[in-house]
Amino acid sequence: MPAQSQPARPTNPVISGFHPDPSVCRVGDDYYLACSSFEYFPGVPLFHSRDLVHWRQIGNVLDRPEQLRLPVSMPSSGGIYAPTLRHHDGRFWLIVTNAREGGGNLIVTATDPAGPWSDPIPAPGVPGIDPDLAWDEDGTCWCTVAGVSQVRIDPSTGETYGTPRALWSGGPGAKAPEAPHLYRIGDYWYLLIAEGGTERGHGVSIARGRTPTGPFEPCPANPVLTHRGTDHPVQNTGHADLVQAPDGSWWMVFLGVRPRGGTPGWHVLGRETFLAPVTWEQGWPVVGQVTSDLSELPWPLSPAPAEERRDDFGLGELGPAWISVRDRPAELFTSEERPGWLTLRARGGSLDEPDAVFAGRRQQDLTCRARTLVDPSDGRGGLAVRLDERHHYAIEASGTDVRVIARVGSLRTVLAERSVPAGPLVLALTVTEPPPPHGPCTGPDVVSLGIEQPDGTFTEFAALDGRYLSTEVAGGFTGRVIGVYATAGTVHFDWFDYEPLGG
Ligand code: 6LW
Repeated sequence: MPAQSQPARPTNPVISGFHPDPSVCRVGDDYYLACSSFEYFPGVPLFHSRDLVHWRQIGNVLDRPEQLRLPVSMPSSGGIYAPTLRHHDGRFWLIVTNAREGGGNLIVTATDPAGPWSDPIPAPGVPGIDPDLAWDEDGTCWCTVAGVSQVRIDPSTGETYGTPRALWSGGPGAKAPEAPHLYRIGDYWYLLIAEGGTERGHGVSIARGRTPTGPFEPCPANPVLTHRGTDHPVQNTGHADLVQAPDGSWWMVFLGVRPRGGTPGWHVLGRETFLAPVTWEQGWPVVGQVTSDLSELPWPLSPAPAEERRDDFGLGELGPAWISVRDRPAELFTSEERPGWLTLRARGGSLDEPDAVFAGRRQQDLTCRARTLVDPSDGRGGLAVRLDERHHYAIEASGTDVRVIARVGSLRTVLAERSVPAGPLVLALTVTEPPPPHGPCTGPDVVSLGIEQPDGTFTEFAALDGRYLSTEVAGGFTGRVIGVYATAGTVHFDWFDYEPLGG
Protein backbone atom coordinates (compact mmCIF):
# COMPACT_ATOMS: atom_id res chain seq x y z
CA MET A 1 0.00 0.00 0.00
CA PRO A 2 1.22 3.53 -0.65
CA ALA A 3 2.87 5.48 2.12
CA GLN A 4 1.23 8.73 3.14
CA SER A 5 2.02 11.28 0.47
CA GLN A 6 4.49 13.80 1.87
CA PRO A 7 6.08 16.95 0.51
CA ALA A 8 9.56 16.40 -0.91
CA ARG A 9 10.79 19.67 0.62
CA PRO A 10 10.58 20.21 4.36
CA THR A 11 7.56 22.46 4.45
CA ASN A 12 4.75 23.52 6.68
CA PRO A 13 2.18 22.13 7.06
CA VAL A 14 4.11 19.10 8.28
CA ILE A 15 0.98 16.97 7.88
CA SER A 16 -1.17 18.47 5.15
CA GLY A 17 -4.86 17.87 4.54
CA PHE A 18 -7.58 17.37 7.12
CA HIS A 19 -5.41 16.44 10.13
CA PRO A 20 -6.55 18.71 12.98
CA ASP A 21 -6.05 18.81 16.73
CA PRO A 22 -2.54 17.31 16.68
CA SER A 23 -1.24 15.73 19.86
CA VAL A 24 2.40 14.70 19.97
CA CYS A 25 4.75 12.78 22.24
CA ARG A 26 8.36 11.64 22.01
CA VAL A 27 9.91 8.35 23.12
CA GLY A 28 13.68 8.39 22.68
CA ASP A 29 14.35 9.52 19.12
CA ASP A 30 10.84 8.77 17.91
CA TYR A 31 7.93 11.15 17.75
CA TYR A 32 4.32 10.05 17.48
CA LEU A 33 1.37 12.25 16.59
CA ALA A 34 -2.40 11.66 16.55
CA CYS A 35 -5.25 13.70 15.01
CA SER A 36 -9.04 13.92 15.03
CA SER A 37 -11.07 11.95 12.48
CA PHE A 38 -14.76 12.85 13.10
CA GLU A 39 -17.24 10.74 11.09
CA TYR A 40 -14.61 8.67 9.33
CA PHE A 41 -13.58 5.08 9.98
CA PRO A 42 -10.96 4.01 10.90
CA GLY A 43 -10.46 6.75 13.48
CA VAL A 44 -7.51 8.71 14.89
CA PRO A 45 -4.71 8.62 12.30
CA LEU A 46 -1.35 7.98 13.95
CA PHE A 47 1.95 9.23 12.54
CA HIS A 48 5.63 8.59 13.25
CA SER A 49 8.58 10.91 12.68
CA ARG A 50 12.25 11.13 13.55
CA ASP A 51 12.59 14.85 12.85
CA LEU A 52 9.17 16.46 13.50
CA VAL A 53 8.99 17.44 9.82
CA HIS A 54 8.55 14.25 7.83
CA TRP A 55 5.70 12.18 9.17
CA ARG A 56 4.56 8.76 8.01
CA GLN A 57 1.17 7.34 8.90
CA ILE A 58 1.72 4.04 10.72
CA GLY A 59 -1.88 3.25 11.48
CA ASN A 60 -5.16 4.35 12.97
CA VAL A 61 -5.79 3.99 16.66
CA LEU A 62 -9.48 3.01 16.38
CA ASP A 63 -9.37 0.55 13.51
CA ARG A 64 -11.75 -2.19 14.66
CA PRO A 65 -15.55 -1.92 14.71
CA GLU A 66 -15.48 -3.07 18.37
CA GLN A 67 -13.48 0.07 19.16
CA LEU A 68 -15.49 2.55 17.14
CA ARG A 69 -19.14 2.57 16.13
CA LEU A 70 -20.36 5.70 14.41
CA PRO A 71 -24.13 5.45 13.76
CA VAL A 72 -25.84 6.98 10.73
CA SER A 73 -27.81 9.19 13.12
CA MET A 74 -24.57 10.96 14.02
CA PRO A 75 -24.12 14.09 11.89
CA SER A 76 -20.96 14.72 9.92
CA SER A 77 -18.30 16.46 12.03
CA GLY A 78 -19.58 14.45 15.00
CA GLY A 79 -17.60 11.43 16.12
CA ILE A 80 -13.95 11.44 17.08
CA TYR A 81 -12.62 14.75 18.43
CA ALA A 82 -9.25 15.89 19.67
CA PRO A 83 -7.12 13.08 21.11
CA THR A 84 -4.27 13.45 23.59
CA LEU A 85 -1.39 11.03 23.03
CA ARG A 86 1.09 10.39 25.85
CA HIS A 87 3.72 7.81 26.80
CA HIS A 88 3.80 6.85 30.46
CA ASP A 89 5.12 3.88 32.35
CA GLY A 90 6.15 1.98 29.22
CA ARG A 91 2.80 2.36 27.44
CA PHE A 92 1.14 4.72 25.03
CA TRP A 93 -2.08 6.24 26.29
CA LEU A 94 -4.64 7.99 24.15
CA ILE A 95 -7.74 9.70 25.46
CA VAL A 96 -10.31 11.01 23.01
CA THR A 97 -13.95 12.09 22.76
CA ASN A 98 -16.57 10.27 20.74
CA ALA A 99 -18.93 13.21 20.23
CA ARG A 100 -22.12 11.36 19.47
CA GLU A 101 -25.23 10.58 21.43
CA GLY A 102 -24.29 7.98 23.99
CA GLY A 103 -20.60 8.55 23.20
CA GLY A 104 -18.28 10.26 25.61
CA ASN A 105 -14.64 10.05 26.50
CA LEU A 106 -12.63 6.90 26.15
CA ILE A 107 -9.09 5.73 26.77
CA VAL A 108 -7.05 3.24 24.78
CA THR A 109 -3.51 1.98 25.38
CA ALA A 110 -0.83 0.20 23.36
CA THR A 111 2.77 -0.85 23.72
CA ASP A 112 3.36 -0.40 19.98
CA PRO A 113 1.76 2.80 18.65
CA ALA A 114 1.31 1.09 15.26
CA GLY A 115 -1.20 -1.12 17.07
CA PRO A 116 -3.01 -3.04 18.15
CA TRP A 117 -4.60 -0.58 20.54
CA SER A 118 -6.78 -1.86 23.36
CA ASP A 119 -10.52 -1.87 23.37
CA PRO A 120 -11.79 1.48 24.68
CA ILE A 121 -12.07 2.08 28.39
CA PRO A 122 -15.02 4.46 28.92
CA ALA A 123 -14.39 7.45 31.17
CA PRO A 124 -17.96 8.63 31.94
CA GLY A 125 -16.85 10.95 34.74
CA VAL A 126 -14.84 13.13 32.34
CA PRO A 127 -17.08 16.13 31.68
CA GLY A 128 -16.64 17.36 28.10
CA ILE A 129 -14.44 17.42 25.02
CA ASP A 130 -10.69 17.68 24.45
CA PRO A 131 -9.50 15.49 27.33
CA ASP A 132 -5.83 15.55 28.37
CA LEU A 133 -3.90 13.14 30.59
CA ALA A 134 -0.98 14.20 32.78
CA TRP A 135 0.73 12.29 35.56
CA ASP A 136 2.35 13.98 38.53
CA GLU A 137 5.46 12.77 40.37
CA ASP A 138 3.61 10.36 42.60
CA GLY A 139 1.80 8.76 39.65
CA THR A 140 -1.52 10.54 40.18
CA CYS A 141 -3.20 11.11 36.82
CA TRP A 142 -5.10 14.29 36.05
CA CYS A 143 -7.62 14.61 33.25
CA THR A 144 -8.16 18.17 32.06
CA VAL A 145 -10.91 19.07 29.57
CA ALA A 146 -12.24 22.04 27.59
CA GLY A 147 -13.76 24.72 29.71
CA VAL A 148 -11.20 24.34 31.38
CA SER A 149 -11.74 21.91 34.21
CA GLN A 150 -9.95 18.97 35.75
CA VAL A 151 -10.67 15.72 37.53
CA ARG A 152 -8.44 13.00 38.96
CA ILE A 153 -8.64 9.78 36.99
CA ASP A 154 -7.38 6.22 36.99
CA PRO A 155 -6.69 5.82 33.26
CA SER A 156 -6.52 2.04 33.52
CA THR A 157 -10.17 1.85 34.60
CA GLY A 158 -11.59 5.21 33.48
CA GLU A 159 -12.80 5.85 37.03
CA THR A 160 -12.75 9.47 38.16
CA TYR A 161 -12.48 10.74 41.72
CA GLY A 162 -14.27 13.82 43.07
CA THR A 163 -16.08 16.47 41.08
CA PRO A 164 -14.38 18.29 38.21
CA ARG A 165 -12.82 21.61 39.26
CA ALA A 166 -12.61 24.74 37.12
CA LEU A 167 -8.96 25.70 36.51
CA TRP A 168 -8.59 28.65 34.16
CA SER A 169 -10.62 29.79 31.18
CA GLY A 170 -8.11 31.85 29.25
CA GLY A 171 -8.13 35.53 28.42
CA PRO A 172 -11.02 37.79 29.51
CA GLY A 173 -13.93 37.53 27.07
CA ALA A 174 -12.28 34.98 24.80
CA LYS A 175 -14.70 32.33 23.65
CA ALA A 176 -14.18 28.56 23.65
CA PRO A 177 -11.34 27.84 26.08
CA GLU A 178 -10.47 24.32 24.92
CA ALA A 179 -7.76 21.87 23.92
CA PRO A 180 -5.98 21.89 27.30
CA HIS A 181 -2.65 20.14 27.73
CA LEU A 182 -0.88 20.04 31.08
CA TYR A 183 2.90 19.58 31.40
CA ARG A 184 5.54 19.58 34.08
CA ILE A 185 8.42 21.69 32.68
CA GLY A 186 11.19 22.72 35.07
CA ASP A 187 9.73 24.10 38.29
CA TYR A 188 6.24 24.74 36.93
CA TRP A 189 3.17 23.01 35.68
CA TYR A 190 2.07 24.62 32.44
CA LEU A 191 -1.53 24.64 31.22
CA LEU A 192 -1.64 25.23 27.47
CA ILE A 193 -5.06 25.95 25.95
CA ALA A 194 -6.68 27.15 22.72
CA GLU A 195 -9.17 30.00 22.79
CA GLY A 196 -11.16 32.26 20.49
CA GLY A 197 -12.85 29.39 18.59
CA THR A 198 -11.40 27.28 15.82
CA GLU A 199 -12.08 29.93 13.16
CA ARG A 200 -10.15 33.13 12.28
CA GLY A 201 -10.01 34.19 15.95
CA HIS A 202 -8.21 31.06 17.10
CA GLY A 203 -5.17 31.32 19.35
CA VAL A 204 -3.05 29.55 21.95
CA SER A 205 -2.59 30.80 25.50
CA ILE A 206 -0.73 29.44 28.50
CA ALA A 207 -0.74 29.70 32.28
CA ARG A 208 1.55 28.20 34.91
CA GLY A 209 1.34 27.04 38.49
CA ARG A 210 3.36 25.18 41.08
CA THR A 211 1.09 22.16 41.15
CA PRO A 212 -0.89 20.30 38.46
CA THR A 213 -4.11 21.52 40.07
CA GLY A 214 -3.11 25.18 40.09
CA PRO A 215 -3.63 27.94 40.94
CA PHE A 216 -2.53 29.08 37.49
CA GLU A 217 -1.07 32.46 36.57
CA PRO A 218 -1.64 33.51 32.93
CA CYS A 219 1.32 34.38 30.73
CA PRO A 220 1.54 38.18 30.35
CA ALA A 221 2.24 37.71 26.62
CA ASN A 222 -0.92 35.70 25.87
CA PRO A 223 -1.91 34.64 23.30
CA VAL A 224 1.46 33.02 22.66
CA LEU A 225 0.31 32.08 19.16
CA THR A 226 -2.40 33.61 16.99
CA HIS A 227 -2.64 34.83 13.41
CA ARG A 228 -5.94 36.61 13.93
CA GLY A 229 -6.15 39.90 12.05
CA THR A 230 -2.92 39.25 10.13
CA ASP A 231 -2.33 38.62 6.45
CA HIS A 232 -0.35 35.46 7.20
CA PRO A 233 -1.23 32.74 4.65
CA VAL A 234 -1.79 30.31 7.53
CA GLN A 235 -4.86 31.30 9.55
CA ASN A 236 -6.96 29.89 12.44
CA THR A 237 -3.78 28.82 14.25
CA GLY A 238 -4.57 27.11 17.55
CA HIS A 239 -5.16 23.77 19.28
CA ALA A 240 -1.51 23.13 20.07
CA ASP A 241 0.71 20.61 21.84
CA LEU A 242 4.32 20.97 23.00
CA VAL A 243 7.20 18.53 22.68
CA GLN A 244 10.89 18.62 23.59
CA ALA A 245 13.48 17.29 21.14
CA PRO A 246 16.40 15.13 22.31
CA ASP A 247 18.70 18.17 21.93
CA GLY A 248 16.65 20.06 24.53
CA SER A 249 14.89 22.38 22.07
CA TRP A 250 11.12 22.83 22.26
CA TRP A 251 8.55 22.68 19.47
CA MET A 252 4.86 23.29 19.06
CA VAL A 253 2.51 21.40 16.78
CA PHE A 254 -0.81 23.09 16.13
CA LEU A 255 -3.61 23.30 13.62
CA GLY A 256 -3.98 25.98 10.97
CA VAL A 257 -5.76 26.50 7.66
CA ARG A 258 -4.79 27.93 4.29
CA PRO A 259 -7.68 30.09 3.03
CA ARG A 260 -7.49 31.20 -0.59
CA GLY A 261 -9.49 33.17 -3.10
CA GLY A 262 -11.13 36.56 -2.62
CA THR A 263 -13.10 37.63 0.41
CA PRO A 264 -13.80 36.15 2.95
CA GLY A 265 -11.38 33.40 1.83
CA TRP A 266 -12.13 29.69 1.69
CA HIS A 267 -10.11 26.79 3.02
CA VAL A 268 -10.78 23.43 1.45
CA LEU A 269 -8.23 21.03 2.95
CA GLY A 270 -9.61 21.28 6.46
CA ARG A 271 -7.41 22.10 9.41
CA GLU A 272 -3.84 20.90 8.88
CA THR A 273 -0.92 20.22 11.25
CA PHE A 274 1.88 22.81 11.43
CA LEU A 275 5.16 23.06 13.36
CA ALA A 276 6.88 26.05 14.97
CA PRO A 277 9.94 26.41 17.20
CA VAL A 278 9.54 27.44 20.83
CA THR A 279 12.07 29.25 22.98
CA TRP A 280 11.69 30.18 26.64
CA GLU A 281 11.94 33.65 28.19
CA GLN A 282 11.53 34.12 31.93
CA GLY A 283 9.80 30.80 32.21
CA TRP A 284 7.32 31.46 29.40
CA PRO A 285 7.24 29.93 25.93
CA VAL A 286 7.80 32.17 22.91
CA VAL A 287 6.50 30.68 19.67
CA GLY A 288 8.67 31.38 16.61
CA GLN A 289 7.52 32.25 13.12
CA VAL A 290 5.28 29.85 11.28
CA THR A 291 7.36 29.55 8.13
CA SER A 292 6.63 27.58 4.99
CA ASP A 293 10.27 26.51 4.68
CA LEU A 294 11.54 24.22 7.43
CA SER A 295 14.99 23.52 5.93
CA GLU A 296 16.77 25.33 8.75
CA LEU A 297 16.12 22.85 11.53
CA PRO A 298 18.84 22.20 14.09
CA TRP A 299 19.25 18.55 13.07
CA PRO A 300 19.61 16.63 9.81
CA LEU A 301 16.27 15.78 8.32
CA SER A 302 15.38 12.21 7.59
CA PRO A 303 14.50 11.54 3.95
CA ALA A 304 10.91 12.27 3.05
CA PRO A 305 8.91 9.04 2.85
CA ALA A 306 8.56 7.83 -0.73
CA GLU A 307 5.54 9.24 -2.50
CA GLU A 308 3.67 6.35 -3.96
CA ARG A 309 0.96 7.80 -6.09
CA ARG A 310 -0.86 4.75 -7.28
CA ASP A 311 -2.79 2.30 -5.19
CA ASP A 312 -3.17 -0.94 -7.11
CA PHE A 313 -5.57 -2.51 -4.63
CA GLY A 314 -3.32 -5.55 -4.76
CA LEU A 315 -2.77 -6.56 -1.15
CA GLY A 316 -6.33 -7.16 -0.09
CA GLU A 317 -6.40 -4.50 2.59
CA LEU A 318 -6.66 -0.74 2.27
CA GLY A 319 -3.66 1.16 3.66
CA PRO A 320 -3.89 3.43 6.72
CA ALA A 321 -4.59 6.61 4.75
CA TRP A 322 -7.87 5.18 3.42
CA ILE A 323 -11.00 6.24 5.27
CA SER A 324 -14.69 5.53 4.87
CA VAL A 325 -17.85 7.20 6.07
CA ARG A 326 -18.84 5.90 9.53
CA ASP A 327 -17.90 2.28 8.93
CA ARG A 328 -16.22 -0.08 6.48
CA PRO A 329 -17.78 -3.55 6.61
CA ALA A 330 -15.54 -6.11 4.92
CA GLU A 331 -18.41 -7.50 2.86
CA LEU A 332 -19.01 -4.12 1.19
CA PHE A 333 -15.33 -3.29 0.57
CA THR A 334 -13.61 -6.38 -0.74
CA SER A 335 -10.75 -7.45 -2.94
CA GLU A 336 -11.77 -11.09 -2.85
CA GLU A 337 -14.33 -10.89 -5.61
CA ARG A 338 -11.81 -9.82 -8.23
CA PRO A 339 -8.18 -10.17 -7.10
CA GLY A 340 -6.18 -7.00 -7.66
CA TRP A 341 -9.34 -4.90 -7.74
CA LEU A 342 -11.28 -3.18 -5.00
CA THR A 343 -14.95 -4.14 -5.24
CA LEU A 344 -17.52 -1.91 -3.59
CA ARG A 345 -21.08 -3.07 -2.97
CA ALA A 346 -23.57 -0.24 -2.77
CA ARG A 347 -25.61 0.55 0.31
CA GLY A 348 -27.72 3.66 -0.15
CA GLY A 349 -28.42 5.25 -3.49
CA SER A 350 -26.18 8.34 -3.40
CA LEU A 351 -23.29 10.03 -1.66
CA ASP A 352 -25.92 12.11 0.13
CA GLU A 353 -26.59 9.11 2.37
CA PRO A 354 -24.80 9.00 5.74
CA ASP A 355 -23.81 5.37 5.13
CA ALA A 356 -22.66 5.69 1.52
CA VAL A 357 -20.06 3.12 0.48
CA PHE A 358 -17.04 5.35 -0.06
CA ALA A 359 -13.30 4.86 0.45
CA GLY A 360 -10.99 7.81 0.03
CA ARG A 361 -7.96 9.68 1.20
CA ARG A 362 -7.60 13.24 2.31
CA GLN A 363 -6.86 15.87 -0.34
CA GLN A 364 -3.44 16.97 0.87
CA ASP A 365 -2.34 19.42 -1.81
CA LEU A 366 -3.80 22.72 -2.93
CA THR A 367 -3.65 21.51 -6.51
CA CYS A 368 -3.82 17.86 -7.41
CA ARG A 369 -5.14 15.20 -9.73
CA ALA A 370 -6.93 11.94 -8.91
CA ARG A 371 -7.86 9.14 -11.27
CA THR A 372 -9.34 5.69 -11.05
CA LEU A 373 -9.90 2.83 -13.46
CA VAL A 374 -13.46 1.66 -12.90
CA ASP A 375 -15.47 -1.23 -14.29
CA PRO A 376 -19.10 -0.07 -14.05
CA SER A 377 -20.69 -3.03 -15.83
CA ASP A 378 -22.35 -4.41 -12.66
CA GLY A 379 -23.44 -1.22 -10.94
CA ARG A 380 -23.04 2.51 -10.57
CA GLY A 381 -20.14 4.31 -8.90
CA GLY A 382 -17.21 6.57 -9.48
CA LEU A 383 -14.79 9.15 -8.21
CA ALA A 384 -15.78 11.87 -5.76
CA VAL A 385 -14.38 14.78 -3.84
CA ARG A 386 -16.30 14.88 -0.59
CA LEU A 387 -16.65 17.46 2.15
CA ASP A 388 -19.70 15.85 3.73
CA GLU A 389 -23.07 14.35 2.76
CA ARG A 390 -24.36 17.70 1.62
CA HIS A 391 -21.27 18.91 -0.20
CA HIS A 392 -19.56 16.81 -2.83
CA TYR A 393 -18.77 16.65 -6.55
CA ALA A 394 -18.54 13.34 -8.36
CA ILE A 395 -18.11 11.73 -11.74
CA GLU A 396 -19.76 8.35 -11.94
CA ALA A 397 -20.36 5.61 -14.45
CA SER A 398 -23.05 2.99 -14.88
CA GLY A 399 -22.69 0.73 -17.91
CA THR A 400 -22.09 3.13 -20.81
CA ASP A 401 -23.50 6.17 -19.03
CA VAL A 402 -21.17 8.71 -17.39
CA ARG A 403 -22.33 11.78 -15.50
CA VAL A 404 -21.14 14.53 -13.19
CA ILE A 405 -23.16 15.21 -10.05
CA ALA A 406 -22.83 18.21 -7.77
CA ARG A 407 -24.43 18.40 -4.34
CA VAL A 408 -24.18 21.76 -2.59
CA GLY A 409 -26.31 22.27 0.50
CA SER A 410 -29.89 21.38 -0.43
CA LEU A 411 -29.20 21.54 -4.18
CA ARG A 412 -28.35 18.44 -6.13
CA THR A 413 -27.88 18.47 -9.87
CA VAL A 414 -26.61 16.35 -12.74
CA LEU A 415 -24.32 18.66 -14.69
CA ALA A 416 -23.30 16.56 -17.63
CA GLU A 417 -24.26 13.15 -18.95
CA ARG A 418 -22.68 11.32 -21.88
CA SER A 419 -22.44 7.86 -23.41
CA VAL A 420 -19.12 6.06 -23.56
CA PRO A 421 -18.09 2.71 -25.05
CA ALA A 422 -18.78 -0.26 -22.80
CA GLY A 423 -15.96 -1.53 -20.60
CA PRO A 424 -13.62 -0.20 -17.90
CA LEU A 425 -12.76 3.49 -18.11
CA VAL A 426 -10.61 6.06 -16.31
CA LEU A 427 -12.49 8.72 -14.35
CA ALA A 428 -10.40 11.74 -13.44
CA LEU A 429 -10.58 15.00 -11.54
CA THR A 430 -8.17 17.86 -11.14
CA VAL A 431 -8.05 20.66 -8.60
CA THR A 432 -6.36 23.74 -10.00
CA GLU A 433 -6.07 27.45 -9.35
CA PRO A 434 -8.84 29.64 -10.69
CA PRO A 435 -7.93 31.26 -14.00
CA PRO A 436 -7.23 35.02 -13.90
CA PRO A 437 -8.45 37.67 -13.46
CA HIS A 438 -8.65 37.23 -9.69
CA GLY A 439 -11.02 39.51 -7.81
CA PRO A 440 -12.81 39.73 -4.48
CA CYS A 441 -15.31 37.07 -5.56
CA THR A 442 -12.81 34.58 -6.99
CA GLY A 443 -13.07 31.16 -5.36
CA PRO A 444 -10.21 29.15 -3.85
CA ASP A 445 -9.83 26.64 -6.68
CA VAL A 446 -11.54 24.88 -9.56
CA VAL A 447 -12.54 21.22 -9.53
CA SER A 448 -12.67 19.76 -13.01
CA LEU A 449 -14.20 16.33 -13.57
CA GLY A 450 -14.09 14.14 -16.67
CA ILE A 451 -12.72 11.01 -18.24
CA GLU A 452 -9.30 10.10 -19.51
CA GLN A 453 -9.28 8.78 -23.07
CA PRO A 454 -7.21 5.69 -23.92
CA ASP A 455 -4.54 8.02 -25.39
CA GLY A 456 -4.21 9.78 -22.03
CA THR A 457 -6.00 13.00 -22.98
CA PHE A 458 -8.52 14.40 -20.54
CA THR A 459 -12.07 15.16 -21.62
CA GLU A 460 -13.66 17.59 -19.21
CA PHE A 461 -17.35 17.13 -18.43
CA ALA A 462 -17.68 19.98 -15.93
CA ALA A 463 -15.53 22.52 -14.06
CA LEU A 464 -16.87 23.72 -10.73
CA ASP A 465 -15.98 26.48 -8.29
CA GLY A 466 -14.27 24.83 -5.32
CA ARG A 467 -15.68 27.20 -2.71
CA TYR A 468 -18.77 25.02 -2.33
CA LEU A 469 -16.55 22.25 -0.99
CA SER A 470 -14.90 24.50 1.62
CA THR A 471 -15.38 24.70 5.36
CA GLU A 472 -16.54 28.32 5.07
CA VAL A 473 -19.51 27.11 2.97
CA ALA A 474 -20.19 23.62 4.36
CA GLY A 475 -19.33 24.28 8.01
CA GLY A 476 -17.91 21.62 10.29
CA PHE A 477 -14.48 20.42 11.31
CA THR A 478 -13.28 18.26 8.43
CA GLY A 479 -11.80 18.84 4.96
CA ARG A 480 -11.95 17.36 1.50
CA VAL A 481 -11.54 13.63 0.98
CA ILE A 482 -11.11 12.19 -2.54
CA GLY A 483 -12.07 8.62 -3.26
CA VAL A 484 -14.14 5.97 -4.92
CA TYR A 485 -17.71 4.93 -4.22
CA ALA A 486 -20.62 2.74 -5.27
CA THR A 487 -24.26 3.80 -5.24
CA ALA A 488 -25.88 0.85 -7.06
CA GLY A 489 -24.96 -2.81 -7.48
CA THR A 490 -21.31 -3.81 -7.47
CA VAL A 491 -18.52 -1.61 -8.82
CA HIS A 492 -14.92 -2.68 -9.37
CA PHE A 493 -11.88 -0.41 -9.20
CA ASP A 494 -8.54 -1.59 -10.58
CA TRP A 495 -6.45 1.27 -9.25
CA PHE A 496 -6.66 4.78 -7.79
CA ASP A 497 -4.00 7.41 -8.01
CA TYR A 498 -3.52 10.79 -6.46
CA GLU A 499 -0.76 13.24 -7.23
CA PRO A 500 0.03 16.83 -6.33
CA LEU A 501 0.18 19.11 -9.36
CA GLY A 502 2.54 21.71 -7.92
CA GLY A 503 2.08 25.44 -8.23
C1 6LW B 1 -11.87 20.39 19.07
C2 6LW B 1 -11.52 21.70 19.63
C3 6LW B 1 -11.18 22.37 18.40
O1 6LW B 1 -12.51 19.54 19.94
O2 6LW B 1 -12.04 21.97 17.44
O3 6LW B 1 -9.74 23.67 17.24
C4 6LW B 1 -12.74 20.87 17.96
N1 6LW B 1 -10.16 23.10 18.27
O4 6LW B 1 -10.47 21.70 20.51
C5 6LW B 1 -12.92 19.85 16.90
O5 6LW B 1 -11.70 19.60 16.26
